Amino acid sequence: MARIDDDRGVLVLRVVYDGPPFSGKTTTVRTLADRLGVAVETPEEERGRTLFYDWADYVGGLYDGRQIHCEIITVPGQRELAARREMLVETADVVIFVLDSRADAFDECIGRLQELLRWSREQSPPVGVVVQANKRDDPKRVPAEVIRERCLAIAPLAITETVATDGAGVRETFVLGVRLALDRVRASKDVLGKPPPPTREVLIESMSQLGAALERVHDVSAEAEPTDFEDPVPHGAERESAPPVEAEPYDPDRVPVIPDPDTPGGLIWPPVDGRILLHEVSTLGLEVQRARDGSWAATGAGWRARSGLESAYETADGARNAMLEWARRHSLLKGMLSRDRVLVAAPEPGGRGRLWQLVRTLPALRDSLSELGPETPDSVVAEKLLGMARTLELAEEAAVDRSLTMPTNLWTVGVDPAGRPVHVGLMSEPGITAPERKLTDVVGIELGPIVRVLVRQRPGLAAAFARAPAVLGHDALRDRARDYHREWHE
Ligand SMILES: Nc1nc2c(ncn2[C@@H]2O[C@H](COP(=O)(O)OP(=O)(O)OP(=O)(O)O)[C@@H](O)[C@H]2O)c(=O)[nH]1
Ligand SMILES: [Mg+2]
Repeated sequence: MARIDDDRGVLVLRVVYDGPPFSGKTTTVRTLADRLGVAVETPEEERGRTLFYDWADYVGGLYDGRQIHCEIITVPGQRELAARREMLVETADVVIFVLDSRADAFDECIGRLQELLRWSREQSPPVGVVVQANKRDDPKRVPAEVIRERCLAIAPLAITETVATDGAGVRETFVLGVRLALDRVRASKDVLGKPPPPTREVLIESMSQLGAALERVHDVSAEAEPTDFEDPVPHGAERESAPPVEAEPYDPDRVPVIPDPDTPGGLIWPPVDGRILLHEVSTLGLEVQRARDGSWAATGAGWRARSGLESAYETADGARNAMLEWARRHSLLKGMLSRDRVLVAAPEPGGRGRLWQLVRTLPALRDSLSELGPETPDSVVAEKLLGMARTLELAEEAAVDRSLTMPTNLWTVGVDPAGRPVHVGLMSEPGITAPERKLTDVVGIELGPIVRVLVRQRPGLAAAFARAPAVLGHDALRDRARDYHREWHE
């Protein structure tokens, strides 16, 4: 838990390196500390295995004019020391999960990651988790694509690749971790209001009590406080106090870049998760192109990014204010929109700003229609169409109720993993007000023509509609099927 140290006027953050036994947590922190020019303290080890923690203090970068003091900690990975591990993880502002990406260690890692996510997602705001896929130099490493798939099936996660023994990727992972921790601090004043986390001395005292066989502990209280030093490293938070960029004439035809995960804090919504998703998008190599309507867009690899014609702002603050308004709209529509969405007020040259939205592509109802083939039984076709009718109807009711500006149709509506209807498309830009919206016969408009064609091709379909379980409801569509049957077959 972050805290302000009033005596020194610094913001203290805790970056916890978690992960299964032997994954490379200690190696990572030792390499990192070496690069940052700070010392690591390790109270006790048993044949190279961490028994309590490794601890390094690093001061660098600024947040709201305060220096940032990072407490960089590893946990002991061994199962038997789980209680000690939890005690440390629960004090984290961000967790860097060091994953052992060798094939024989991978499954256990995923299990541990699931446990961690259960905790981190319960926190408000969620505690960011970066997956540091380590040992990428090992010949038996799992392919990056498999790591990505298995991790993203759990939750939004930023994934980096490292070789802790030679330091590749270690510093970048740390910087991303610090940014996520700062996002969390910024998003919730309460984070700073909570009681401060236990200090090193208190921790080791309590941890010792959790492991009877391990009493001999170094006296860490006698150790000197870490000294502040000139920050030699371009640190994550430094950008926040960077001088404004040189003015440059605005060129509306200059192709903008998709915002990257280094975007300063406060310009990404939602906090923490937004940066994690941006990190994912940054690995996909999407290309920005001008769309027919003049907007900038990039599509591919399961994502859509868009910045509309009206989204270029003269000042970074203008873009930020518009983003906040847009974020409020998104929050109001929570539950109606597909989950993985990011809004960014991206800084542009000349002190300007540009609004972007990024949406993970989910299948729309239209996509699931293509699963129906000539060999699909009539009963399955009927049930599928009735299910779609219900989904459309619920989506339209909610859209009217909550003045959604996006249309309800087979391309914009899908179902979330819990089976609820959600709008999967891009959200209309801020400033667009919803027209007075009346409930329309969206089922008739969207599915009527399709049912008409299918009933013609399938003489048994109308009967299958009539037999379909009543829970699927939608008598209007059944009636239509019956009418079309008369039209074509009687
Ligand atoms: N090849 C390779 N070996 C690594 C890498 N990172 C760590 N190792 C080795 O993996 C072993 C375990 O590393 P540690 O850093 O002690 O692992 P740990 O996660 O701290 O382990 P516990 O403290 O027991 O939880 C050591 O032999 C390291 O040298 C890596 O990127 N590549
Ligand atoms: Mg260790």
